[in-house]
Amino acid sequence: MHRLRTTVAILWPITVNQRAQGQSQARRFAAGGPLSTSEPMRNYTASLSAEPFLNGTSCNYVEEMYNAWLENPRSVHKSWDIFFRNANFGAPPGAAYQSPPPLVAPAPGFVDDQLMGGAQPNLEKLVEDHLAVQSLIRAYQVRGHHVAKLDPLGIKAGIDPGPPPSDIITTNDKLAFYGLDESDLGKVFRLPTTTFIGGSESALSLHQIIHRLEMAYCQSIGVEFMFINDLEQCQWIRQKFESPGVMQFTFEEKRTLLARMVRSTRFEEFLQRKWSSEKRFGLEGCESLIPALKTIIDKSSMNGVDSIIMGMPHRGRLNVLANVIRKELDQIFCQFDSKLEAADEGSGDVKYHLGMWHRRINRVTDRNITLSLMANPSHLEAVDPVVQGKTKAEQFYCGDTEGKRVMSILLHGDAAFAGQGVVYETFHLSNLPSYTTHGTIHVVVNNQIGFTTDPRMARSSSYPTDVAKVVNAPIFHVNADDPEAVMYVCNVAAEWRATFHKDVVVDLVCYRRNGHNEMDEPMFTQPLMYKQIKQQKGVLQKYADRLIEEGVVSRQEYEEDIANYDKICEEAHARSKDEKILHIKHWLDSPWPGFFNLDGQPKTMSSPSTGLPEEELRHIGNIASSVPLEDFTIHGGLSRILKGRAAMVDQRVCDWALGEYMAFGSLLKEGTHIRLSGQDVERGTFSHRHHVLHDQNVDKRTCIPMNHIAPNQAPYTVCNSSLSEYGVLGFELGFAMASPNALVLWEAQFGDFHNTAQCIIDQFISPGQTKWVRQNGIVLLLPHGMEGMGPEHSSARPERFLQMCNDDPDTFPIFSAEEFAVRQLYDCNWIIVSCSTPANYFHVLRRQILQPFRKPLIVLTPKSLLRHPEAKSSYDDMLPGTHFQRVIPDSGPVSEKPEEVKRIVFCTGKVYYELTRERRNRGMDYTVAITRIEQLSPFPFDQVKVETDRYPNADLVWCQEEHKNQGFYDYVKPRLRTTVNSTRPVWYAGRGPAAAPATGNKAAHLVELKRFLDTALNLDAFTGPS
Ligand SMILES: Cc1ncc(C[n+]2csc(CCOP(=O)(O)OP(=O)(O)O)c2C)c(N)n1
Ligand SMILES: [Mg+2]
Repeated sequence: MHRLRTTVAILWPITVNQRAQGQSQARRFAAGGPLSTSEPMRNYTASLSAEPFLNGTSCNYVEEMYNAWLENPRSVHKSWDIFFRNANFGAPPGAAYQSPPPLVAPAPGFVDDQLMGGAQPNLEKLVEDHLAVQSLIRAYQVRGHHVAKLDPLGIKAGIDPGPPPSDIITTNDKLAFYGLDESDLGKVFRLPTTTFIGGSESALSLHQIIHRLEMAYCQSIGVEFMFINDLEQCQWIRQKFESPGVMQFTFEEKRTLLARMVRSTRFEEFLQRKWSSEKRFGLEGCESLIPALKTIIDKSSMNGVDSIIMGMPHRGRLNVLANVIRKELDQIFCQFDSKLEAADEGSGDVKYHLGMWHRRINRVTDRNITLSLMANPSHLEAVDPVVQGKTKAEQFYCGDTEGKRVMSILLHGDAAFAGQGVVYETFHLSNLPSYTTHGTIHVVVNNQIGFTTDPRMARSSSYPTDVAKVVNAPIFHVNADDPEAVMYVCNVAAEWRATFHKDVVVDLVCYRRNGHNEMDEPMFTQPLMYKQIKQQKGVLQKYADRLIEEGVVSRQEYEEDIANYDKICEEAHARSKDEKILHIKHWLDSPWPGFFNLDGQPKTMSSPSTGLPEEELRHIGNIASSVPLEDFTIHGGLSRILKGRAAMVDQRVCDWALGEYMAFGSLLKEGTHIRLSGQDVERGTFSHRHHVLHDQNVDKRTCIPMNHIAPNQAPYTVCNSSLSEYGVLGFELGFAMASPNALVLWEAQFGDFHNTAQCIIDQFISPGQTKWVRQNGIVLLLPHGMEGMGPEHSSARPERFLQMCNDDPDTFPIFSAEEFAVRQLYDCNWIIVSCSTPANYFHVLRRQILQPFRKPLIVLTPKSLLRHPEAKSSYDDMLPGTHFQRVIPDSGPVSEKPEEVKRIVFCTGKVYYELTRERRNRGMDYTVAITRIEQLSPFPFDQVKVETDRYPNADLVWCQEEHKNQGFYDYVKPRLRTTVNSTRPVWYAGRGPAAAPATGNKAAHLVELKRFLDTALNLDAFTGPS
């Protein structure tokens, strides 16, 4: 109704000024300017009933007509011309309309006023027809992809198998859907501003309109974009695909494309000839992937990108390494030789998982470009967030705040892209301020099969790419057997990314010539598809024939090209036979220049003290308890918290949050970037941290005091994440990979939530170094502790982390006393700590950066201890010369007469405070020593031995609050035994075995606690073999 009134208003006499405005609106987009959806010409006084054809559905169209008429009165139908003239001359409503001459079909593409004289027209039919044409154009834009010729096999196994939509004119009878018929094909219609099919023409015959829409939307490219909310973006895409003649390439471009197809195809053929029985997950059936990626890289390089980080699965990976990243061929070929000896530490990985980093000149742009392909595990799509994190880090370190220099490309298989939830989690990071990489180009190798499973059994969506719609990413489906169409969409995708800095998807619809791998028989499960595939001519051959026919290359040139590349492969193969040693380090995807010495070893094997001078502690404490911005009002409750912190500074003590502040603040001051990410980390799940202050009077005004520590400090990033663990932990792992000089921490809301990120932990964090010789210093903060909160929220499942530690339970390491700690750390796959004091937490965070190598650190963090009056540390424990304490010995009365001590209770974490309280209550301070093992892994054999030696007459008890089959017991027990050489039994005090981590009943929780404390401190509790 509103639009109708507007239109009628427009039809009233207008000023010259208004006329200019109307014209400029219509043409603004073409000039590249921003679009405005509303125009200021408004007059609500007109009578609507006076012009009956101005009904609610037609006013859109009338506006179009009017704007066109303003520009060129001859471009609209005579009847409209008369109508607008009359309206302009001030004809009152109802009088502007005059019956026009009858409509006789003019020649296609040609408006002939002369032919319009004579009989009475049916204006309503005219408006309806024009509206119908508008809907028809829109139908192609929305659903044209359904009839595009996307499937090289023509069997549509993997793409929307339904019948063509009824509003797409696949046969002339479908015109009836719009109230049109064949006789209308010659009529000329004014084109709306929402299409570019006219090129420089503003009106076309229906016949031409349909033809051009078919060319734009129903050939080898299917564009899905009409779900995008942004009009400017939709217009941009329409212009790219609808403008006549956009898909034309020069001979040179075609020859380059052919050369790339030759490399891609002959590489696989070479591998097949040489190693016919080796798994390589070849690219056959999707050879255009290589020119696709190269086109994206060329175009992005042209647009200023100088670093591209890629993640991809198994399919075609070797080909990408060889022909996109340009890894030396002999280095790839020698991977097929199993007799090679590994030169580096670690157990390595299969060849189609390894990563790679390479800087070279891009031949097309003559600019330097760095390409890295991230190593990845078998777990499909797991690498996606890791790539994004690494990309974000590289952007961050080079000040690329808009993603103009560094970008990521993610490759996917069709089945995995649709099936794996982490894809969705990764998409949801794409627009978040602290996680965006400013647009990723996704390329799907859509071979219409996943191992042996058909798409109809593997997903519920029409396309494997539907997940991308959640972020309004355009999706370009393309028949991979049409290399020029592939090249075109890849160019558009790269331009899209450079223009809008948003994600985009290229769906290469292809097939898989062989089975899942080269050994696999696909006819068992897809007999008809594979009968078709066997008949399918290879894409290289098809394209070469086409170019030869077009006269772009001669057959001889083409054959020479093939012979040349084959020769390159043969020569590299000959060279590869000279390789005796396999250097896994040559496959490093993230080098850390300057961090190690030249042979890749740490520059030193000593760890400096992690303590700080008192003034520094005081200074950071003051920042932590203040608001560094003027006129900034914080919440009253927070004022009280900050006052409490100030009081601690006066008393020279820290609680947990202040200890963390001291560690972060000092590292920032020393130039180490810190990034803390996770759900609600800014305030802290337990409302203890408050790293971001919020002005109570100004919406979204915030202050991060940690960024006010010192003038030249490193930046501090603290960011609440999306509600994802898999995606976000993967992202932070990737961020930590980019540089050793940053402390990157991911905090779980509660420790147990890490299990939804298990794949990142199992596949990357625990074994990353041994598989890919790549260190990583990521820190996981996992709130852990049995507080009677029920089965969830209680356990960070330390048993799982401990089970994956690589230290030997049965061997006491032989290291010198001075180097014991650091050597153990160097050898381990990760470090697991459960700190009981803020000072120790402070030290372990600082050690993470000050030690000369990087290892993942898992910290079981407390909940009730955050506010426990005894869980405070004095500055004295944080001063220069102090260190992280792997073991905290009992410093109470037991040390006075150690030989009289009857029992050592070893424990870790918050149960220490429960044990000491119970010991005090029982008056056993002289008979029972309570020793805290703060670093569980690598196990501090040396320091534990000091304790067991100190109390020669004591029995040994491991006490934990967790259930017996969980927690630390299984890990600690054999190591305690090894420490005492099995001369003393190791007893257990804790909860019994259970399926759940904790009871849901608070009373039961307390009974259990009482029971196991009783066992731990009852000197008669244990007899017989342990
Ligand atoms: C998370 C995960 N689940 C299962 C597998 C086993 N697997 C390996 S390849 C594959 C099929 C993948 O199909 P698709 O994504 O279409 O890639 P294609 O092999 O067809 O290129 C499966 C199920 C895996 N590697 N990762
Ligand atoms: Mg597949």
